[in-house]
Amino acid sequence: MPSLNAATLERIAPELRPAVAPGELRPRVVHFGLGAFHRAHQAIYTENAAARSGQPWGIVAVAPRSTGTVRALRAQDCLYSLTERHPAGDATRVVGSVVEALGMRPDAARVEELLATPDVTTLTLTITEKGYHRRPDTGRLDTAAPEIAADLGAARAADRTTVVGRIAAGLAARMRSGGAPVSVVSCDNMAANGAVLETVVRGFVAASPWPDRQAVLDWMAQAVAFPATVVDRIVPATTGTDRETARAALGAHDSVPVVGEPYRQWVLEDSFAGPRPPWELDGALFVPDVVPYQLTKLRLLNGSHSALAYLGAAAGRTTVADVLATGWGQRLVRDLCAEVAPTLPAGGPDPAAYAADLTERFGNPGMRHLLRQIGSDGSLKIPERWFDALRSLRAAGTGTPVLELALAGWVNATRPGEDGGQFLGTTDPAAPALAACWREAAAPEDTGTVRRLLRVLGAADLAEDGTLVSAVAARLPALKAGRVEL
Ligand code: CS2
Repeated sequence: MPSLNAATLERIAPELRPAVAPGELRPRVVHFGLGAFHRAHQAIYTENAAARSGQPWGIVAVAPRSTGTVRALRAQDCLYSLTERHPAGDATRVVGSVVEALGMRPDAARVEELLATPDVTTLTLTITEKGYHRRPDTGRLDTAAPEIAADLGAARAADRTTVVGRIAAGLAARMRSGGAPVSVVSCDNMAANGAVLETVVRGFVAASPWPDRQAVLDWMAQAVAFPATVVDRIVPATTGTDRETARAALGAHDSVPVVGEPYRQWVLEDSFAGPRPPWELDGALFVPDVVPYQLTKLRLLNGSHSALAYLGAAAGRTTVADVLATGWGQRLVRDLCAEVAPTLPAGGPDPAAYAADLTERFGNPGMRHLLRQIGSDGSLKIPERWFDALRSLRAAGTGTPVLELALAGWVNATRPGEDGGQFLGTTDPAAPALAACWREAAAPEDTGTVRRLLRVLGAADLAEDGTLVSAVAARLPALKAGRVEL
């Protein structure tokens, strides 16, 4: 069977080919984070925007770390397929909006050149919460984090390993070579993601040894925009079965296919600094204020995803759809959404209708979304998803039984496992600090452990909330025994 590439594309059925001729696109968007989510989300919007406008918006996708996907994409002339898993069956097609794939360090000179090019007006990022290197207590750049400290001292672009450092240095070089305006768009699941990104990039410049750092900061204030965005599409990690599906549909071997649910959404703050792809032509929504959409998505979708992950894994389930098929999965989603809904600002989607859609999306039997994948990096995810809702409900004197159960699920999942990892197979950059919280545990329902864990997450206020801590601790013995009592 041939491999998918520019030469074999013409043998693929016309309706499965990209909406644009890849050769007609130019590198105008640089994206950091070459994971499946980008390839199933922003790459699709960009391809359709280019096709519908006739404008040549092509993406240069940069992998911050591993170069495996870069090599595989290059071998396929940057073509790959997307399979949408509809409950009624699959729909596969080839995506053609990625025009170049680069490794951030091995291809540092090319990345540097692109970041300074006036034709590149839009940078996008999917680097996950941990890519921002924020201090858990202040939310600002952690200049003492080893990778950031090393990047601050790096002499050459090729030595930089963090995307924050890479973008800060790229923006400085852009200013020095003419300073064309540019927009830098965080597509990660964090409240106020635009402001978060701006804070860490400015923090990097301010802490740098560059003699012109103040000039860079002044230029950034007027020429660089950091719009907030809300991205949404469920995209599980690709499996061998997914590769088989792609091969059968295309009649060609694709080593880097992606699969996703049919649903997708993109809401962007309408404050860009220069030309950008007309993503609205593919349904993206440009609004003055994304906050109502952002908090609804983070607290309802991502919030219930994390709850399903920890409670489902405790009950011995493997995927989100497995949990939805239990007696309590749907109820958990609906109850969590109902509990959190009063904390959402007006102007977003209707929470009850949103919750009903979620149970349908999560229950899609074609999707194998692993609980382990969602539960990983919990120390960075759950503060975004649960804590502000928890704080405002408790401040208002409202009960929070579902969030307490969810939090107990996370606490349970941080137990050190026998193999040195986490108890339920999740991974987390804070795993050693979390495991240390269990060392002094007096009993399985020890409140001291709950307090220590919350402090690791920078949530000293919640650790001081005795009623909350006791309610969470009281849930632990049942969860440890695999029982979810909703
Ligand atoms: C998930 C998200 O892995 C996770 O933590 O909650 O990736 C989720 O699937 C997306 O945000 C959906 O848009």
